[in-house]
Amino acid sequence: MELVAAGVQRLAPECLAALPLDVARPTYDRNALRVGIVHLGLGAFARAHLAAVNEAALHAGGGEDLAWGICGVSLRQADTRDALAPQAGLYTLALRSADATGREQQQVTVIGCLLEMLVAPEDPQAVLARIAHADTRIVSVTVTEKGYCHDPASGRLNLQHPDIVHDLAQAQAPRSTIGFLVRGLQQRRAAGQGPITLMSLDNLPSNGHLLRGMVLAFARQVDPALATWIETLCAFPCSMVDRIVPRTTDRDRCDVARALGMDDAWPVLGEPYLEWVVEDQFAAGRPDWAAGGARFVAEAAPFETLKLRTVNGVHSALAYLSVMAGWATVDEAMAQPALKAYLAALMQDEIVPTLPPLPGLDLARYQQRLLQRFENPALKHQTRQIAMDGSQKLPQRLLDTVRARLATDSPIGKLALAVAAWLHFLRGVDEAGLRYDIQDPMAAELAQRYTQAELAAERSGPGPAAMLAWTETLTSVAAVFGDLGDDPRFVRAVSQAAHALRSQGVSGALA
Ligand code: CS2
Repeated sequence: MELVAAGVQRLAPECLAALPLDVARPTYDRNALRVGIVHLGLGAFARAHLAAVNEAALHAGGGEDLAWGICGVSLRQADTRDALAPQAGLYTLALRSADATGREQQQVTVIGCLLEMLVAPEDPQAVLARIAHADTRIVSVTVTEKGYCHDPASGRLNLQHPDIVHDLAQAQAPRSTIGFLVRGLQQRRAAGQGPITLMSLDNLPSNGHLLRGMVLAFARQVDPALATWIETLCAFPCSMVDRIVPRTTDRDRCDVARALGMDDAWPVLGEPYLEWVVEDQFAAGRPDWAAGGARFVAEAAPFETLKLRTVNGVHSALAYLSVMAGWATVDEAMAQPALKAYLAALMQDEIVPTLPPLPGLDLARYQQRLLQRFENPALKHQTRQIAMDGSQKLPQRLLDTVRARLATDSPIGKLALAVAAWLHFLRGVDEAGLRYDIQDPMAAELAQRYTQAELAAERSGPGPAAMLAWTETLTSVAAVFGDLGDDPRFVRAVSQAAHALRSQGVSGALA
């Protein structure tokens, strides 16, 4: 696909001065900026979140501290590098919203702090060398839930994962995030460089502790002395990150080209809302991200729980119900009164009571604002995008909440509908008969289990017993459900919700 039109000026450092006045752009000395951060997982989210905050911090500091440029690493594809290399790493961030009358607005910024781009499979050594480089002080990570090669229910490193098996055998050319981190730190230590910070920005509970656990488990297999060095000297702050960043479409490229008066092969777009709560534990310094909108705290866990259970839990519930019902985007889904009422009640009645105390937070306002964020008509966030990788997302988004409710014997009917919606979604056909792919690292296993569940239901005859057998078969996938598959309260509630979904459809079940 041709990403830019022939003959149109391409975004480039020498054209920054020609941008329209309402487009923000780097005003610091970009030529003097050095790489201090290596970021693994150069997707849209990191470009719209970490890089945006880093860019704002560079400006707020008046361009004084030029040690924090970013080297972005793609772990699989070359597409981002191919799009941005001709632009010397410059790209556009368009923040989109709508005013009270529904008219769309966008605020456009050209980001300059992405200095270098590497494609790991092309040159794994270059990635390791960057992690080991004297100037590198932070390695940040957004590789999505599945990128940690862990068992989602237990949180342990999966030593049988093919990429982990490969990376343990192969010191020079890793494939996995964990392999790159540990092999990079190994080179760093061997070169006599100091310890650094490894910072996860993924939607996982205690993401810093999780990353630390994976890195140490791998490092112990490689060299116990290296593991001790990492454990005692490197830092792994936890963080809560929040900004909705839909996948960029060709229409977005055209809109951005119109705003810039030049082409950008891969702009990113997001909502104006941004939250970044991060633990102030850094082994070798950090940028002044507070000046760019980040909040430093001693402990991020309560904020992570808040965000994962509300924003992501409600998002996933919305996504599975909407894919089945044929509502393609989040704003379209939010325009269905019964769905919106269900999501509000799910949050208020069954999620909020499980949250840890967060002094000063107005929870009523937070919930209202979240629903408004989902209603943003300018984002066109695809429900199918959110529906991806359910096996990796459900445990922290919905199942931990279920556990907390069951621990106090509280009702879980609304959470059960969200879980049942995922199981129902696994059939791969929506209510209009349209087929879709299940994109999930466990897709093959889930498909097999789904077939077994259908057989179990058939064998149990008509009525509620059939759905109970169906639900039992699916919730016994231990990597996702852990101990919950053995809890009759959970299995019964999910089977009732699944029965409603299958017999009455999404609208009937919501009513
Ligand atoms: C979404 C998240 O795709 C998904 O699973 O729930 O990416 C969500 O948009 C962000 O976490 C919001 O901060």
